[in-house]
Amino acid sequence: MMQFIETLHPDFCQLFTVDKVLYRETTEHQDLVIFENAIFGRVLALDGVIQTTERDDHVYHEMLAHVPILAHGGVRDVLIVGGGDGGCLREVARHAVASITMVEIDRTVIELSKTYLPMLSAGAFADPRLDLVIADGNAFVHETERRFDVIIVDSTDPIGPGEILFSEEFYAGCKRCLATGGVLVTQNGVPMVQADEVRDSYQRLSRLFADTSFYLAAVPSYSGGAMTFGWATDDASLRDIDVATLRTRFDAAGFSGRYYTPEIHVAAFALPPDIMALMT
Ligand code: AG3
Repeated sequence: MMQFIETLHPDFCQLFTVDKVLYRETTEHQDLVIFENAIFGRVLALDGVIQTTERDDHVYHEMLAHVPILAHGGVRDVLIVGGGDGGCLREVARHAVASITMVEIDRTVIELSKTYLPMLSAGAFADPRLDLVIADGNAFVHETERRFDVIIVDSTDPIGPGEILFSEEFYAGCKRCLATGGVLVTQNGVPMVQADEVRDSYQRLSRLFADTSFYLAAVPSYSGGAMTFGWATDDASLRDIDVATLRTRFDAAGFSGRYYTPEIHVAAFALPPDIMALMT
């Protein structure tokens, strides 16, 4: 394989030159490949779709983790659904939370990421606060007795095993195991090329939560423009935390971001009219 052509969209694609294939396997759940590219470094793809790259994973994972945790301000228990590469876990683990539960359906993604993409998890799989559960995320949110202050859905796109993680049934399960005042955030696709995802998620989430919105970040390897992250909570004030408050919480957390800042946090919730038009 000298080139990787992403097969996510029928009418638009991105192409990566492949300097070296590090690993390729069809797991019980999906077709997995890890390769090296001159610009993006190590790249993980599942079922022909780029999942994460060494070069830009921090944009995505910092925004998935720090925005809900710092907006909440008193997080004890976090649930990550998906995220087998460990990048989201790495960012969550920077916070002084009491527990991190990660529910990933495909054990192979975790094992191969630890071996070939160790910079993604950066040791976080050994964190004593982690409870790693290999299970179906949808079943988990409907069955667990635990309650979470923040739920982060670090999913694939709504094709194959990831499809259920965009359903109203799954969102209702998340609501069920969210603590009072908790917040759910989701990977919600790139609206310029996946507009239906924003429309569908908005309809499904807003039937369940008092405050449903999106926030944005441009993740270069998720091509087509800015990505939307879904935001759903019954506490509308969490979307309005000011920069000074976020700065105090971020400073207290005691780490620096490579993408995240309190200013970017607040700015990320400013949505252009073409995205707001999908939220009906
Ligand atoms: N999240 C991968 C999101 C892929 C989205 N792709 C797209 N819409 N272009 C899971 C892997 C990162 N931890």
